[in-house]
Amino acid sequence: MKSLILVLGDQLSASLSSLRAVDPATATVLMAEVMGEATYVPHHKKKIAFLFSAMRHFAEDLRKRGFSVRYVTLDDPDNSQSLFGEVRRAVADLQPGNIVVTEPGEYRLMQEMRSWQRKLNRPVEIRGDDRFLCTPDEFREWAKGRKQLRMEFFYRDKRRRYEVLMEPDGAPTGGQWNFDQDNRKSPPKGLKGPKRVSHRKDAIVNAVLDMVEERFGDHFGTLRPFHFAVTAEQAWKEYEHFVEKVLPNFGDYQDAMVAGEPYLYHSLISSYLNAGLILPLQVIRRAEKAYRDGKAPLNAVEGFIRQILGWREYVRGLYWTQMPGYAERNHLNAKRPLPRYYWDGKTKMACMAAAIGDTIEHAYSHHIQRLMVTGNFALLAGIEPKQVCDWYLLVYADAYDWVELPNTLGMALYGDGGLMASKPYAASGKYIDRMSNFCGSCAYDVKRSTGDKACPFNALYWDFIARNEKVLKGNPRMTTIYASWNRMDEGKRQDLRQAAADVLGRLDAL
Ligand code: FAD
Ligand code: DLZ
Ligand code: SF4
Repeated sequence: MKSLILVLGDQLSASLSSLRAVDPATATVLMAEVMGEATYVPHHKKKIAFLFSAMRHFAEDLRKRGFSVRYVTLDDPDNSQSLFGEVRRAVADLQPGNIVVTEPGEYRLMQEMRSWQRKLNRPVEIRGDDRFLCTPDEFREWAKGRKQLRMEFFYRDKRRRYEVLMEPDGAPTGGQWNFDQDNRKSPPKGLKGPKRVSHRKDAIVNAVLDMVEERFGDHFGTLRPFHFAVTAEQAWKEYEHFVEKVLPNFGDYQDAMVAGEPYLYHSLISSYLNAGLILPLQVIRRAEKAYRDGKAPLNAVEGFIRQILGWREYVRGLYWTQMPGYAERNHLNAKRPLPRYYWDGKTKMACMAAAIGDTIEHAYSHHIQRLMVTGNFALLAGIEPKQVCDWYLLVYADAYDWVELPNTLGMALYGDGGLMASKPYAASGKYIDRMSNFCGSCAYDVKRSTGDKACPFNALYWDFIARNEKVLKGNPRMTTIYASWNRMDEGKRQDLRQAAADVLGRLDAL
């Protein structure tokens, strides 16, 4: 039987389930660049350029493997500009016996695909995505009957199951599951990240960059210079460089933030992992080998592996078991609109200007900037989760609903009431000052909480605590904070709340 295999833009893996057990001689692979996917949120220019370049390269690789590939470019005059439209057109032209696809990463597309069999009057086989290390059903089973879901226990299960950093007697390597007490140092003065690999741009990339400039010129972010790897080979080369030169310091400076240093000691592999250019287990095994070979310390390797084997799989499990209701949650009833500087980075707050500026330039900012700067500010100011989530989904090259939503709505905004995080990641300017060098060059004074010059995070922090007291007070991890707030002199509390009201009154002008 002739099969039509649809490969999506984030399914660029040679071992993809939909490409297995089909005869390249009779199957046709369909890949399509469509406005529907490029604009369901108006993605960062670099994200579109990265994905279209990687898609075109992947199509070439498939042809070399003997597949017949029907690749529809964005400017093909017959392009219907939707994935379903392109599947329907291919079905009409090729009359395949069935359609095969690996399950999509996003709920909205999965819902849509479920109707394709009826609409196309042909079997549509949706295969599981075994590039991930935990299926949604396995996650559901793990979560069943647990009073509280905690990533740490999920992660330990996965360490045992995949025998990662485990000793033959079943104990975790180094005698502990987690070495975070050795990690997360404040940045020393002058801290700089190592130089990164850059890739030669070929004709495919240059053609895509020109097209993106022309067709998506009004989208968020700068397009050039463009440094992304766009093939599996380039992505792996970049990762090898990370393992050798960067990983040894990953743990130490995981939470550090330095002006002008967007990458520091992070891996920059999320876009490659999420598009399928490199695979999580391959990445994890390579990092473990670096430890076993004595090339990187355990605190760095364990911390790094936890992000991928733990957090990445945990957020996906949560997404698929909580959707569709999850996207609508707003536990703290936050309603304010997103301030305008999220779009242009023009704010006097040095930390926000840096995090948003990096995002505009690189379609990237690292975890602590996302969580403790832009995310924390949105949490403290009570910005509506939907607006914040849409922003995160469109500005980062690694953003897909399955990973962005739990991180933003759950981890950063506490919108799920504690499924992702056991307490809100709310912090005043003091945290940012400890973990960065931003405050020294800021127009605001991190030591002040009231007055025109006061760091906006400070009063907003206490106002957040006060206005959410009813919802958060019962949380045992908030007891100390509420004890401090309630011990505070009434006059001071009133001053802080008035200062917060002033800040919120001029939110767009900070
Ligand atoms: P590193 O710090 O080097 O970490 C290594 C890898 O671990 C990452 O590449 C990533 O695959 C994985 N990882 C680390 N933390 C997480 C996490 N919390 N959830 C899932 N995977 C994780 N990550 C995305 O891939 N896509 C998103 O859309 C996304 N949105 C986020 C939104 C918010 C508000 C926050 C707080 C975090 C978000 N993250 C997202 C998680 C994390 O910030 C990024 O994975 C990370 O910054 C990517 O940079 P890196 O590859 O240099 O990561
Ligand atoms: C993100 C994205 C973009 C910008 N464009 C396309 C596209 O033109 N064609 C395609 O197949 N996929 C694209 N993607 C990735 C999809 O949005 C992604 O596959 C779904 O969101 C499921 O995760
Ligand atoms: Fe950010 Fe406040 Fe520090 Fe300025 S003073 S950089 S606003 S934390």
